[in-house]
Amino acid sequence: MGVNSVHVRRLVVAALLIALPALLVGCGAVDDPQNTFAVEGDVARKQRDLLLIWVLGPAAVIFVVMQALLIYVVIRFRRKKGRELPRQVHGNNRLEVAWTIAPAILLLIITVPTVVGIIDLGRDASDDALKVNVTAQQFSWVFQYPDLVDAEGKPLLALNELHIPVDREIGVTLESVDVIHSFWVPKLAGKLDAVPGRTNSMWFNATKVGTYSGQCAEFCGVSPEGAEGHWTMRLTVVAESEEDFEAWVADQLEGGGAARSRSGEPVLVSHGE
Ligand SMILES: [Cu+2]
Repeated sequence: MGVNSVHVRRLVVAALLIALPALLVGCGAVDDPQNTFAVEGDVARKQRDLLLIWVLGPAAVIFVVMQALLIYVVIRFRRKKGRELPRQVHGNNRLEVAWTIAPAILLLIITVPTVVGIIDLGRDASDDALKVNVTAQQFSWVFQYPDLVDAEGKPLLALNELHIPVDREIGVTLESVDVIHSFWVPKLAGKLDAVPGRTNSMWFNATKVGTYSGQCAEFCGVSPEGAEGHWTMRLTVVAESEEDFEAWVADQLEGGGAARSRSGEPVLVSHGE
């Protein structure tokens, strides 16, 4: 069976059907609260750039070039009455070596920014970072600021809403009291797992004042009544100016804070005891 114009037309339609939704998803909705392409923090920016500039970008160029070549060849050498078979290049050593070495070189090039990125994102938080101990549990987040204490020396606690000063590095330690969860604020940073019995650490910052939506990114179950579950394990990061942050801290430490009275004193739930 030869390739005729019906096949060519089907091929083009199939390519469009695949490409169009991808284009629509890629271009739309930059305002989405959890859009990893509309970043407002250095960690998320580095992760996005690594993906977009070093991987997706070259891959898109290669995809377009290869598809163009494929379509050209399919049309140019399609079977026609009286036409001989085109020259066969199967087993051409030079070509085989070339298309083995070229991707290997490409992978080697991508390795450099990837390793640099892994080292940078995996480093310890700097000494002047604001420390926050995050405890994940079914199905909420408890944020403890070990260096911000009240008159009795008790550290500031917050539930599901993490306030941070903008443009300041945040040093996070991450623990879980029950199952594996994952800390993810798409526009700022993530993901890092909270694993029972382990303390993981990460750093991140927000480079713009704003409220950022995040959530648990590791399926962690359903409550017995089914009212709560992985899908309700959301969090909010409020990045504010240094003055606003200090005012919030003072308000919280005095005990009459809006956030505290709204959510109540955060309680760590202990399971299975
Ligand atoms: Cu979870």
